[in-house]
Amino acid sequence: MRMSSGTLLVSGLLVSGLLLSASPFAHEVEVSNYQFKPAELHIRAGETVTWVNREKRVSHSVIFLGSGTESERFFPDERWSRKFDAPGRYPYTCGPHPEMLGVIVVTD
Ligand SMILES: [Cu+2]
Repeated sequence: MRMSSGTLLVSGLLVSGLLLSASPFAHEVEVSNYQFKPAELHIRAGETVTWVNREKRVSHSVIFLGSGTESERFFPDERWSRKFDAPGRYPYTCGPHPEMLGVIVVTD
């Protein structure tokens, strides 16, 4: 009995994980060749953006220009996510490479 409810819980988690990764609410920005792709991304309030480092050996970060909030450095094949609750424009750059520019546009 305990075993089957545990199995149910695990399969439930797996199913919600699959739904989450396939959902349109999960947005990805690829970071490669010292560029954010796409450089401008439009999402809805409450959605999450994940930056994925696709470089061979360069690490990057994400700094939001208004607030100065900076992510940790993320290395090749690492990722970093942020959820956006409030509508607005969120321009950002990269700590080590200030020439890299991107913007997340959040609408209601
Ligand atoms: Cu960078």
